[in-house]
Amino acid sequence: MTIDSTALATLEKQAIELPSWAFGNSGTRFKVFGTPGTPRTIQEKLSDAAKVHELTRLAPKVALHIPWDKVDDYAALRDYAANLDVTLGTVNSNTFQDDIYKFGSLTHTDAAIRQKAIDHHFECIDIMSETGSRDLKIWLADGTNYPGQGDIRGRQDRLAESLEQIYARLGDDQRLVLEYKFFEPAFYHTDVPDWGTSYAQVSALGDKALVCLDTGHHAPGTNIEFIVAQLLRLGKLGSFDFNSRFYADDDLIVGAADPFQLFRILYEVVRGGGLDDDSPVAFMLDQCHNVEDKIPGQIRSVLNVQEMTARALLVDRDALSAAQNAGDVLGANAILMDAFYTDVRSDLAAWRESRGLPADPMAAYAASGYQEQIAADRVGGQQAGWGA
Ligand code: AOS
Ligand code: ZN
Ligand code: ZN
Repeated sequence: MTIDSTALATLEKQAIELPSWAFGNSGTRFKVFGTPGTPRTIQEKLSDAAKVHELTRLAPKVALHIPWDKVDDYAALRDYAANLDVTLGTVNSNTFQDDIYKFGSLTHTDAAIRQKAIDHHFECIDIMSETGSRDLKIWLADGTNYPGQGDIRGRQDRLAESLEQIYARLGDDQRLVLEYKFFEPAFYHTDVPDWGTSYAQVSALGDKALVCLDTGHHAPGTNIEFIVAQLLRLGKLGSFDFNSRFYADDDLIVGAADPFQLFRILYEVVRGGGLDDDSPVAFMLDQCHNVEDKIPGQIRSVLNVQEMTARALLVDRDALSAAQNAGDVLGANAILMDAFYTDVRSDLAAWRESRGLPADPMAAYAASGYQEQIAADRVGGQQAGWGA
């Protein structure tokens, strides 16, 4: 099987947004290891992200996190990014690191604290207008640790009211995506635990509110591609946070833990029109690199997404439907597996070269001297998050 020209045209348009925080140092609660060359500023994070894009042409946008990436002049930051040949993407809000949010933010029982959280989102929307960003991504750490600790129904009602105010503030071309997560940092219940809750909340808001699916935010064994298919069918899949996990919200390199799952997800994306020109789906990475170098970590991830997209595009959909309609269980399964087992790496390498890109972006990065340069130039790089 080879990748045909229609598939290549789709692949050529593929864009995967990088999270600014992936370039900072991160770790577990046991230790955050420093990595030489870690960015000290958002400008340095943009420069690292631009390197990923330069070598792959897959990552034209960088997502910001407020307040981690706060600056005085967002128009200047937008220009700075443009000079590096990238643009500023999704703005991620943060209502999880201030003491006042200990018992919740948009769901809090205290109206003054809810208002503070709403105001933070207003600030994010104002920033989006300056950066030219379309999407506001809301991930809430809100939840409880013990049965009875909170009124889970009341919290849901307050969340709806808070989201309504935030939604009303969006400009015509702006959107809100609500990310769900079934546990952590709260361990008994979270206020947006699953796609159904996110779907219910965003549906009550309107067309500019959609669901964000983080691939690491489901219970083990969850059929994520089914959720992808359902949300695409409902027109409510707004964005992906791609990463991979072995156990919990591991935030590992995309496709590292389970390439087959990534293939299955991307097949449903293809099947559901998620790569079409008018698709509402934004593709983003949400990763933390604890022990590996960050820039090649991001390169590996976007290449893995590209590779599994190419394999998903290889599925003979007509033959698959025929087999499905004929009740040919093993035939249908074989058609899907044939595409999954096709090694597209050399085809993709040749295609990259034909477009003036390195055949092997990982090797090109290693040979570029960029890592050595930033290690020498940057001293005292930041932890992902709190350093900005
Ligand atoms: C948290 O678990 C979510 O995945 C968020 O999307 C994201 O990682 C966070 O906003 C970055 O701190
Ligand atoms: Zn996420
Ligand atoms: Zn997460």
